[in-house]
Amino acid sequence: MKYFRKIVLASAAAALMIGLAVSAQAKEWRGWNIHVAGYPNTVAMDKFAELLKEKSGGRMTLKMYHAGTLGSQPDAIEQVRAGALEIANFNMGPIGPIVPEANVVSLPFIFKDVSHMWRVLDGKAGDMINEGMSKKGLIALAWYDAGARSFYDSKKPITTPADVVGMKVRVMNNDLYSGMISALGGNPSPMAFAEVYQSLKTGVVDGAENNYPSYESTGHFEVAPFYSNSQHLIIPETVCINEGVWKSLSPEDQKILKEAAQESAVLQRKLWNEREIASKEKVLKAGVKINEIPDKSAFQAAMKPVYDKYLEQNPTLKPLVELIQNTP
Ligand code: GTR
Repeated sequence: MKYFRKIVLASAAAALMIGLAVSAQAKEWRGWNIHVAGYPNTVAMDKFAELLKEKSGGRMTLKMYHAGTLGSQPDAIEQVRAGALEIANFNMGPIGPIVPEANVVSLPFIFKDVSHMWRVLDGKAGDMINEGMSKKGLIALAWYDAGARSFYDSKKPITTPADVVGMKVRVMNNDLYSGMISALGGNPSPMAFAEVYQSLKTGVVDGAENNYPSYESTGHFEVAPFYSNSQHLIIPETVCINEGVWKSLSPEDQKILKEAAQESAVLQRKLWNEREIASKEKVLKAGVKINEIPDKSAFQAAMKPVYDKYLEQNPTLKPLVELIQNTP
Protein backbone atom coordinates (compact mmCIF):
# COMPACT_ATOMS: atom_id res chain seq x y z
CA MET A 1 0.00 0.00 0.00
CA LYS A 2 2.84 2.33 0.98
CA TYR A 3 4.67 1.41 -2.17
CA PHE A 4 1.56 2.09 -4.26
CA ARG A 5 1.13 5.53 -2.69
CA LYS A 6 4.74 6.37 -3.51
CA ILE A 7 4.18 5.49 -7.14
CA VAL A 8 1.05 7.64 -7.26
CA LEU A 9 2.86 10.60 -5.69
CA ALA A 10 5.85 10.19 -7.97
CA SER A 11 3.72 10.08 -11.09
CA ALA A 12 1.67 13.09 -9.94
CA ALA A 13 4.90 15.05 -9.45
CA ALA A 14 6.15 13.98 -12.87
CA ALA A 15 2.88 15.02 -14.49
CA LEU A 16 3.07 18.40 -12.79
CA MET A 17 6.60 18.94 -14.01
CA ILE A 18 5.71 18.00 -17.56
CA GLY A 19 2.70 20.34 -17.36
CA LEU A 20 4.86 23.22 -16.17
CA ALA A 21 7.44 22.56 -18.83
CA VAL A 22 4.78 22.50 -21.54
CA SER A 23 3.15 25.76 -20.42
CA ALA A 24 6.53 27.51 -20.30
CA GLN A 25 7.16 26.22 -23.80
CA ALA A 26 5.44 26.92 -27.06
CA LYS A 27 1.78 27.80 -27.16
CA GLU A 28 0.01 26.31 -30.15
CA TRP A 29 -3.37 27.80 -30.94
CA ARG A 30 -6.05 27.03 -33.46
CA GLY A 31 -7.59 29.82 -35.51
CA TRP A 32 -10.97 29.98 -37.27
CA ASN A 33 -11.71 31.86 -40.48
CA ILE A 34 -14.74 31.56 -42.76
CA HIS A 35 -13.16 32.71 -46.02
CA VAL A 36 -11.50 30.89 -48.91
CA ALA A 37 -7.88 31.07 -50.09
CA GLY A 38 -6.84 34.43 -51.49
CA TYR A 39 -9.59 36.39 -49.68
CA PRO A 40 -8.15 39.46 -47.87
CA ASN A 41 -9.04 38.08 -44.42
CA THR A 42 -7.50 34.69 -45.21
CA VAL A 43 -4.23 36.23 -46.38
CA ALA A 44 -4.20 38.59 -43.38
CA MET A 45 -4.86 35.84 -40.82
CA ASP A 46 -1.99 33.82 -42.30
CA LYS A 47 0.16 36.93 -41.98
CA PHE A 48 -0.95 37.25 -38.36
CA ALA A 49 0.21 33.67 -37.70
CA GLU A 50 3.52 34.35 -39.41
CA LEU A 51 4.15 37.57 -37.45
CA LEU A 52 3.19 35.92 -34.18
CA LYS A 53 5.72 33.15 -34.66
CA GLU A 54 8.41 35.57 -35.78
CA LYS A 55 7.92 38.13 -33.01
CA SER A 56 7.71 35.52 -30.25
CA GLY A 57 10.65 33.49 -31.47
CA GLY A 58 8.34 30.53 -31.99
CA ARG A 59 6.85 30.59 -28.47
CA MET A 60 3.37 31.47 -29.77
CA THR A 61 2.10 29.74 -32.87
CA LEU A 62 -1.24 29.78 -34.61
CA LYS A 63 -2.50 27.13 -36.99
CA MET A 64 -5.18 28.63 -39.19
CA TYR A 65 -8.22 26.67 -40.36
CA HIS A 66 -9.83 28.54 -43.26
CA ALA A 67 -13.05 28.27 -45.25
CA GLY A 68 -15.17 27.56 -42.17
CA THR A 69 -13.78 24.02 -41.87
CA LEU A 70 -14.11 24.19 -38.08
CA GLY A 71 -17.81 25.02 -38.20
CA SER A 72 -20.31 27.80 -38.85
CA GLN A 73 -19.69 31.30 -37.52
CA PRO A 74 -22.23 31.21 -34.65
CA ASP A 75 -20.77 27.85 -33.53
CA ALA A 76 -17.21 29.12 -33.78
CA ILE A 77 -18.06 32.15 -31.63
CA GLU A 78 -19.25 29.78 -28.90
CA GLN A 79 -16.14 27.66 -29.32
CA VAL A 80 -13.81 30.62 -28.86
CA ARG A 81 -15.80 31.78 -25.83
CA ALA A 82 -15.51 28.29 -24.34
CA GLY A 83 -11.82 27.98 -25.19
CA ALA A 84 -12.29 25.01 -27.53
CA LEU A 85 -10.75 27.27 -30.18
CA GLU A 86 -8.44 30.11 -29.24
CA ILE A 87 -8.39 32.68 -32.03
CA ALA A 88 -10.71 33.82 -34.83
CA ASN A 89 -11.65 36.49 -37.33
CA PHE A 90 -15.37 37.16 -36.80
CA ASN A 91 -17.84 39.48 -38.41
CA MET A 92 -19.43 41.57 -35.64
CA GLY A 93 -22.91 40.63 -36.91
CA PRO A 94 -23.19 37.18 -35.33
CA ILE A 95 -21.47 38.48 -32.14
CA GLY A 96 -24.31 40.98 -31.65
CA PRO A 97 -26.85 38.57 -30.15
CA ILE A 98 -24.32 37.73 -27.40
CA VAL A 99 -22.89 41.21 -26.82
CA PRO A 100 -25.59 43.93 -26.80
CA GLU A 101 -23.01 46.76 -27.03
CA ALA A 102 -21.50 45.15 -30.12
CA ASN A 103 -24.94 44.96 -31.70
CA VAL A 104 -25.05 48.72 -32.32
CA VAL A 105 -22.88 48.21 -35.41
CA SER A 106 -25.66 46.01 -36.80
CA LEU A 107 -28.27 48.75 -36.74
CA PRO A 108 -28.97 49.45 -40.43
CA PHE A 109 -27.56 52.77 -41.67
CA ILE A 110 -25.97 53.60 -38.29
CA PHE A 111 -22.73 54.56 -40.05
CA LYS A 112 -22.69 57.28 -42.71
CA ASP A 113 -19.93 55.47 -44.59
CA VAL A 114 -16.88 53.28 -43.95
CA SER A 115 -14.64 56.16 -42.85
CA HIS A 116 -17.31 57.22 -40.32
CA MET A 117 -17.21 53.66 -38.97
CA TRP A 118 -13.43 53.90 -38.44
CA ARG A 119 -13.77 57.24 -36.65
CA VAL A 120 -16.37 55.70 -34.35
CA LEU A 121 -14.35 52.56 -33.63
CA ASP A 122 -11.23 54.58 -32.86
CA GLY A 123 -13.13 56.52 -30.21
CA LYS A 124 -15.06 55.83 -27.02
CA ALA A 125 -17.71 53.76 -28.79
CA GLY A 126 -15.02 51.31 -29.91
CA ASP A 127 -13.85 50.95 -26.30
CA MET A 128 -17.40 50.28 -25.12
CA ILE A 129 -17.86 47.58 -27.74
CA ASN A 130 -14.55 45.95 -26.79
CA GLU A 131 -15.47 46.04 -23.09
CA GLY A 132 -18.80 44.39 -23.88
CA MET A 133 -16.98 41.64 -25.75
CA SER A 134 -14.49 41.00 -22.96
CA LYS A 135 -17.40 40.55 -20.51
CA LYS A 136 -18.50 37.68 -22.77
CA GLY A 137 -15.11 35.99 -22.99
CA LEU A 138 -13.78 37.53 -26.22
CA ILE A 139 -10.75 39.81 -26.27
CA ALA A 140 -10.61 41.99 -29.39
CA LEU A 141 -7.11 42.45 -30.81
CA ALA A 142 -7.73 44.32 -34.06
CA TRP A 143 -10.42 45.43 -36.53
CA TYR A 144 -10.74 44.20 -40.09
CA ASP A 145 -12.70 45.94 -42.86
CA ALA A 146 -15.76 44.38 -44.45
CA GLY A 147 -17.00 47.37 -46.45
CA ALA A 148 -20.72 47.88 -46.93
CA ARG A 149 -23.38 45.23 -47.49
CA SER A 150 -26.03 45.56 -50.17
CA PHE A 151 -28.93 43.43 -51.40
CA TYR A 152 -28.72 41.00 -54.29
CA ASP A 153 -31.26 38.60 -55.70
CA SER A 154 -32.25 36.36 -58.56
CA LYS A 155 -35.43 38.22 -59.57
CA LYS A 156 -35.08 41.94 -60.21
CA PRO A 157 -33.30 45.14 -59.22
CA ILE A 158 -34.30 46.58 -55.84
CA THR A 159 -34.87 50.31 -56.08
CA THR A 160 -37.42 51.05 -53.36
CA PRO A 161 -38.49 49.20 -50.20
CA ALA A 162 -41.59 48.07 -52.12
CA ASP A 163 -39.35 45.86 -54.27
CA VAL A 164 -38.46 43.80 -51.19
CA VAL A 165 -42.11 43.04 -50.35
CA GLY A 166 -42.68 39.28 -50.36
CA MET A 167 -39.04 38.51 -51.14
CA LYS A 168 -37.31 35.70 -49.22
CA VAL A 169 -33.98 37.10 -48.09
CA ARG A 170 -31.14 35.26 -46.36
CA VAL A 171 -29.69 37.10 -43.36
CA MET A 172 -26.96 36.29 -40.85
CA ASN A 173 -28.03 35.00 -37.44
CA ASN A 174 -29.16 38.13 -35.65
CA ASP A 175 -32.71 39.31 -34.89
CA LEU A 176 -31.80 42.83 -36.00
CA TYR A 177 -31.31 41.61 -39.56
CA SER A 178 -34.55 39.62 -39.51
CA GLY A 179 -36.28 42.77 -38.22
CA MET A 180 -34.67 44.78 -41.01
CA ILE A 181 -36.08 42.50 -43.74
CA SER A 182 -39.50 42.34 -42.08
CA ALA A 183 -39.57 46.14 -41.83
CA LEU A 184 -39.16 46.24 -45.62
CA GLY A 185 -41.99 43.74 -46.07
CA GLY A 186 -39.76 40.77 -46.97
CA ASN A 187 -39.42 37.32 -45.39
CA PRO A 188 -36.12 36.94 -43.54
CA SER A 189 -34.35 33.61 -43.58
CA PRO A 190 -31.44 33.32 -41.10
CA MET A 191 -28.94 30.84 -42.46
CA ALA A 192 -25.25 29.89 -42.30
CA PHE A 193 -22.97 31.45 -44.92
CA ALA A 194 -22.06 28.04 -46.38
CA GLU A 195 -25.70 27.27 -47.23
CA VAL A 196 -26.51 30.44 -49.15
CA TYR A 197 -25.26 29.44 -52.61
CA GLN A 198 -27.42 26.33 -52.80
CA SER A 199 -30.42 28.13 -51.32
CA LEU A 200 -30.20 30.89 -53.92
CA LYS A 201 -29.75 28.35 -56.67
CA THR A 202 -32.74 26.23 -55.71
CA GLY A 203 -35.00 29.16 -54.86
CA VAL A 204 -35.17 28.44 -51.12
CA VAL A 205 -34.36 32.16 -50.91
CA ASP A 206 -34.70 34.87 -53.58
CA GLY A 207 -31.88 37.01 -52.33
CA ALA A 208 -29.25 37.80 -49.72
CA GLU A 209 -27.00 40.71 -48.84
CA ASN A 210 -23.27 41.14 -48.63
CA ASN A 211 -20.26 43.17 -49.76
CA TYR A 212 -18.74 42.76 -53.25
CA PRO A 213 -15.83 40.48 -52.18
CA SER A 214 -18.13 37.94 -50.46
CA TYR A 215 -20.75 38.17 -53.24
CA GLU A 216 -17.98 37.31 -55.68
CA SER A 217 -15.85 34.80 -53.71
CA THR A 218 -18.86 32.60 -52.90
CA GLY A 219 -20.14 32.56 -56.48
CA HIS A 220 -23.48 34.01 -55.31
CA PHE A 221 -23.35 36.37 -58.29
CA GLU A 222 -23.78 33.38 -60.60
CA VAL A 223 -27.18 32.55 -59.13
CA ALA A 224 -28.34 36.02 -57.99
CA PRO A 225 -27.26 38.45 -60.72
CA PHE A 226 -29.10 41.61 -59.55
CA TYR A 227 -26.93 43.62 -57.13
CA SER A 228 -28.65 46.70 -55.69
CA ASN A 229 -26.29 49.12 -53.99
CA SER A 230 -28.30 49.79 -50.81
CA GLN A 231 -25.25 49.80 -48.48
CA HIS A 232 -27.64 49.30 -45.56
CA LEU A 233 -25.08 47.68 -43.25
CA ILE A 234 -21.46 48.60 -42.60
CA ILE A 235 -20.23 45.95 -40.19
CA PRO A 236 -16.62 45.75 -39.03
CA GLU A 237 -14.88 42.49 -38.25
CA THR A 238 -12.75 41.57 -35.27
CA VAL A 239 -9.68 39.43 -34.68
CA CYS A 240 -10.19 38.06 -31.21
CA ILE A 241 -8.84 35.60 -28.68
CA ASN A 242 -10.36 33.57 -25.86
CA GLU A 243 -10.28 35.59 -22.63
CA GLY A 244 -8.76 32.83 -20.48
CA VAL A 245 -5.88 32.35 -22.88
CA TRP A 246 -5.30 36.11 -23.00
CA LYS A 247 -5.19 36.36 -19.21
CA SER A 248 -2.71 33.51 -18.96
CA LEU A 249 -0.16 35.50 -21.01
CA SER A 250 2.56 37.80 -19.72
CA PRO A 251 2.17 41.51 -20.57
CA GLU A 252 5.05 41.12 -23.06
CA ASP A 253 3.32 38.28 -24.87
CA GLN A 254 0.01 40.17 -24.87
CA LYS A 255 1.82 43.06 -26.51
CA ILE A 256 3.32 40.81 -29.19
CA LEU A 257 -0.07 39.26 -29.90
CA LYS A 258 -1.78 42.62 -30.26
CA GLU A 259 0.97 44.04 -32.44
CA ALA A 260 0.88 41.02 -34.75
CA ALA A 261 -2.93 41.25 -35.05
CA GLN A 262 -2.83 44.98 -35.73
CA GLU A 263 -0.10 44.67 -38.33
CA SER A 264 -2.18 42.00 -40.04
CA ALA A 265 -5.09 44.46 -40.02
CA VAL A 266 -3.05 47.03 -41.91
CA LEU A 267 -2.47 44.41 -44.60
CA GLN A 268 -6.12 43.30 -44.54
CA ARG A 269 -7.41 46.83 -45.14
CA LYS A 270 -5.03 47.36 -48.06
CA LEU A 271 -6.04 44.03 -49.62
CA TRP A 272 -9.69 44.80 -48.88
CA ASN A 273 -9.62 48.03 -50.87
CA GLU A 274 -8.04 46.23 -53.82
CA ARG A 275 -10.44 43.28 -53.63
CA GLU A 276 -13.55 45.47 -53.53
CA ILE A 277 -12.58 46.91 -56.90
CA ALA A 278 -11.49 43.57 -58.36
CA SER A 279 -14.64 41.75 -57.21
CA LYS A 280 -16.92 44.43 -58.61
CA GLU A 281 -15.11 44.23 -61.97
CA LYS A 282 -15.34 40.45 -61.98
CA VAL A 283 -19.09 40.31 -61.35
CA LEU A 284 -19.75 43.04 -63.91
CA LYS A 285 -17.81 41.07 -66.49
CA ALA A 286 -19.88 38.02 -65.63
CA GLY A 287 -23.04 39.94 -66.53
CA VAL A 288 -24.27 41.12 -63.12
CA LYS A 289 -26.63 44.11 -63.24
CA ILE A 290 -25.56 46.68 -60.68
CA ASN A 291 -28.35 48.96 -59.64
CA GLU A 292 -27.33 52.18 -57.89
CA ILE A 293 -29.69 53.63 -55.27
CA PRO A 294 -28.59 57.25 -54.96
CA ASP A 295 -31.45 58.18 -52.62
CA LYS A 296 -31.60 55.71 -49.74
CA SER A 297 -33.96 57.77 -47.57
CA ALA A 298 -36.98 55.49 -48.02
CA PHE A 299 -34.92 52.50 -46.84
CA GLN A 300 -33.58 54.51 -43.90
CA ALA A 301 -37.04 55.69 -42.86
CA ALA A 302 -38.33 52.10 -42.95
CA MET A 303 -35.77 51.10 -40.26
CA LYS A 304 -37.48 53.02 -37.44
CA PRO A 305 -39.11 49.89 -35.91
CA VAL A 306 -35.70 48.15 -35.87
CA TYR A 307 -34.18 51.01 -33.83
CA ASP A 308 -37.24 51.27 -31.59
CA LYS A 309 -37.12 47.59 -30.72
CA TYR A 310 -33.37 47.61 -30.08
CA LEU A 311 -33.67 50.59 -27.72
CA GLU A 312 -36.69 49.08 -26.01
CA GLN A 313 -34.66 45.92 -25.32
CA ASN A 314 -31.47 47.83 -24.42
CA PRO A 315 -32.53 51.16 -22.90
CA THR A 316 -29.09 51.69 -21.33
CA LEU A 317 -27.46 51.66 -24.77
CA LYS A 318 -29.28 54.77 -26.02
CA PRO A 319 -26.22 56.97 -25.25
CA LEU A 320 -24.02 54.63 -27.31
CA VAL A 321 -26.36 54.84 -30.29
CA GLU A 322 -26.44 58.63 -29.95
CA LEU A 323 -22.67 58.79 -29.56
CA ILE A 324 -22.29 57.04 -32.91
CA GLN A 325 -24.96 59.13 -34.61
CA ASN A 326 -23.35 62.32 -33.31
CA THR A 327 -19.80 61.37 -34.25
CA PRO A 328 -18.98 63.63 -37.21
C1 GTR B 1 -19.05 38.12 -44.91
C2 GTR B 1 -18.26 38.07 -43.62
C3 GTR B 1 -18.33 36.69 -43.04
C4 GTR B 1 -19.77 36.24 -42.89
C5 GTR B 1 -20.54 36.44 -44.17
C6 GTR B 1 -22.03 36.10 -44.03
O1 GTR B 1 -19.00 39.42 -45.43
O2 GTR B 1 -16.91 38.41 -43.85
O3 GTR B 1 -17.69 36.63 -41.79
O4 GTR B 1 -20.35 36.96 -41.85
O5 GTR B 1 -20.39 37.77 -44.66
O6 GTR B 1 -22.84 36.76 -44.68
O7 GTR B 1 -22.36 35.17 -43.30
